[in-house]
Amino acid sequence: MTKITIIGSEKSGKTTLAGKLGKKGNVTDITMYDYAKNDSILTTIDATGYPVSVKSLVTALNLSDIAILCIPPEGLDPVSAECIIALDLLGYKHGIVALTKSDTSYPFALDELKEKLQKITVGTALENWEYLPMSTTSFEGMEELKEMIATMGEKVDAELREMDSMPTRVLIDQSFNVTGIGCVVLGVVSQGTLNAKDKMLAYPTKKPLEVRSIQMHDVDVKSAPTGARVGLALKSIQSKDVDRGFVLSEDEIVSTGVILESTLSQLAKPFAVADMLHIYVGLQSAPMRVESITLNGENVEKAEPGKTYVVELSGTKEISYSKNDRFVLTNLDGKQRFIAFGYSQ
Ligand SMILES: Nc1nc2c(ncn2[C@@H]2O[C@H](COP(=O)(O)OP(=O)(O)O)[C@@H](O)[C@H]2O)c(=O)[nH]1
Ligand SMILES: [Mg+2]
Repeated sequence: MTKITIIGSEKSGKTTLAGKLGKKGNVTDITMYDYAKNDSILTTIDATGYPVSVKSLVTALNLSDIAILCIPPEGLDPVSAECIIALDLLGYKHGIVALTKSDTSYPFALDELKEKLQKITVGTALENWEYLPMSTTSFEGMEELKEMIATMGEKVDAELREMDSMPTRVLIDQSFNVTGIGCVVLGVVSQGTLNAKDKMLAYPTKKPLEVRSIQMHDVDVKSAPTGARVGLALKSIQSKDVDRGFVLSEDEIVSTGVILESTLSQLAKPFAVADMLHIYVGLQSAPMRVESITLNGENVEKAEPGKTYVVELSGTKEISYSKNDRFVLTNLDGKQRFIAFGYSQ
């Protein structure tokens, strides 16, 4: 099971490409496309709510393992530049830069574009990504792209297998009521192995529940490994008590604020004490105020690009997370909205 997200410049051919990789399914602020053949299942996500909504981009990326960054012959625009910063702050390891609409360019121009992008991404999470000129019109690169996704998918699977024995956590992206069944949720097993009859809590509210049944790609299964996209029928809980961003788990930290060791992107604007930021963790987000910033134990007023600080944030909305979860900080008033990543202290 491979889960990819297609992001990048506006009008770069993202939606067209998603449509070539699977059958259009569920639509919210992200659009899912599914493809299944024999044992291989590919879920492709188009972050259709982005660039208006940062949340759509973060949700899509955190539901996937592989990103395809689409850059058309015109090159970077502010949206794709922001995507690069987002991928870097999320520490997104696996991805492909698709040089889209190659039918409207020339090989030497595409080589130049590739070199330029490689220079810009030195030192970022995208440093070792592969590049592929492709077109959904002439079909150049389409087969190679599918092969690259399959090869990368195998690598990702091997990594995910190492997480099967960790404590089970499921990130929920949808919840609804099905007549005769009750509460049904969709999500991804982010670590561990989920089994039917498992008793867990829905975080951040800590409502207890039992997993009645599990489906993977519409097929009933007894258990689901790390990385599996699942549909779950839940017992002892109502659909109104579970929402996007909830985490099914046995043990999470719940709080309305957090202290992060936080590193700002080289390309971010500074932020200061008393600024309101939006923080993202898993599929959750919350507005939080910067209460304090410290550098080497000294209080400072401002956090500067490229540096690491201890940042104390507080808000009113409860969020749940685990020790090793990666937080991303954004400033929704900014032109380039992604600022920093961090881990709780
Ligand atoms: N020439 C050419 N046009 C394309 C290609 N892919 C998409 N388009 C066109 O580019 C426009 C934007 O495509 P779309 O998939 O909506 O881009 P998105 O905004 O990135 O989702 C549409 O008119 C498409 O028909 C391609 O490979 N070659
Ligand atoms: Mg589109």
